[in-house]
Amino acid sequence: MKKTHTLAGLVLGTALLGAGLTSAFAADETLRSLAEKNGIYIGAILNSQWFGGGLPGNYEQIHKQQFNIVVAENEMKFDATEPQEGRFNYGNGDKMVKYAKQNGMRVRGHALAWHSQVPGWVEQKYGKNKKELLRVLKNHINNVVGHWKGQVDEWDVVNEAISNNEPQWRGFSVWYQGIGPEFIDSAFVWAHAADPKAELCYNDYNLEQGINPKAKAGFLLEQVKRWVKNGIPIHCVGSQTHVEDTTTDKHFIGSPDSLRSLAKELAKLNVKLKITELDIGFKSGINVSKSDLERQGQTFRQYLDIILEEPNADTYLIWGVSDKWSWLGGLNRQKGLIYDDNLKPKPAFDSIMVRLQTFEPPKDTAKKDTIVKDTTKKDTTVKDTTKKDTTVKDTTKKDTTDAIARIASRATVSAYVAGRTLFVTGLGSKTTAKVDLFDLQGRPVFSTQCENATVDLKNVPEGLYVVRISAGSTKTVQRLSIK
Ligand code: 9MR
Repeated sequence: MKKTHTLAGLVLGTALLGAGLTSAFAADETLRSLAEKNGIYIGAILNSQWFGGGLPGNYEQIHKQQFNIVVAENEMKFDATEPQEGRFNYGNGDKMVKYAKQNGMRVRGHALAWHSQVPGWVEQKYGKNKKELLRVLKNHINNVVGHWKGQVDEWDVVNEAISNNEPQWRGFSVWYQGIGPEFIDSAFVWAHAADPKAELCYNDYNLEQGINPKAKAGFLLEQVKRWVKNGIPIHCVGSQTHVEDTTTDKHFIGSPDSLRSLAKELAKLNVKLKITELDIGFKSGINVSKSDLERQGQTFRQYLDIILEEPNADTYLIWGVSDKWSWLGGLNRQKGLIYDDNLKPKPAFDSIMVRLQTFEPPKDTAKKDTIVKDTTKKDTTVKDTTKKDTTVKDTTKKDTTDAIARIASRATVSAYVAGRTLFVTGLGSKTTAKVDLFDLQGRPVFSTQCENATVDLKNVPEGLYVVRISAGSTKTVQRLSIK
């Protein structure tokens, strides 16, 4: 990844942060443009009110200007997409996918197998009937993931399946009660079969509370190890990260450091960490001062650091745009987002902006080939494991070897653009290399065999891209701006 900011930028950014001068940022710099420079996705949900057209115009304006990944607050959940058995409703989801396409955004799908927002007919018709529930869940996943195949880039396949205390599987869930924990493995397998190129995540809250076996993330980690070992197609863990401002909650035990530990453990398994539903609320009813808001900004920044710094972390998604439309009231919290009730950026916005401007990636990190989905790598032949997990091919060894090979070889080859020519350096005695160009959504744009270490880019439209160069076993991935 390229250096993008100078010391002068750092000094300026810090001064702006101190002064709270959001408007002083360069007009063409947005969270989104800076996130793209840093090879990460930054996003916010589209609130349910957006789907009904009930939000002011500047909401959408801000949303598409500032964010490059989107997820629906409620509109892709089970009760929204299959309100009656076999009657699928894709209208709202289609609306969001279209919006994302028009605005060059990545799409998250949320959520397939969850205990909440399951329509009444599931329990009424099939409660505790294992065979039927397996059929219902499989049919739902096939249809929903199949409908958005190639359009929804990643799915929360299983959401909140772990209980809060004494981590174990959550008991009160129609799926768990009727099927048992194997609904989880099966859901991943079915989702993968329906769209082999989609990234598949397990998503949950309280994952920032440590990775010891008594913490939720510790329990999850053991499950991820088992899934990976058994070839269950899981590619990411989504940490919802609904947290409370530290000084207002004496019981708060989560921290960015704990979440970072989870990211590091997941890296060993070649699984990504994403922050998927971030908000940092204050207790309802308390007076929130300017310095409280500044401290909140620092916490937003600390969580962002994980995404910027950990090679297997690529997404920073906030559960809402403005405090005015936030679910947090229901949790007895307030003011947890980065825009205030009037859609004005808060100090947290400034903190994120400045951090994105000033981040200097360590030169030797493997970051951010994560932004390109390497779809060639995923095993598309995973079998339906409902019956026997053990028959599934173990793909972890190959993936781990690939990952090590990628990391080991990364430092040697690189590329730069001058005018409309791409120059590949560090090929050594090799004279040819394969060059693949992707857009920021990971879609292939252009592919060629380069001779004499140069590639003519005159037919590639202006924009930001990711280039992958493969020369024998040597591979490198980096971002490029073509002007
Ligand atoms: O923000 C969502 C809110 O509008 C719904 O009423 C609620 C119902 O369960 O779900 C909220 O979103 C949740 C998300 O789907 C899963 N993680 C927790 C989120 C906040 O409750």
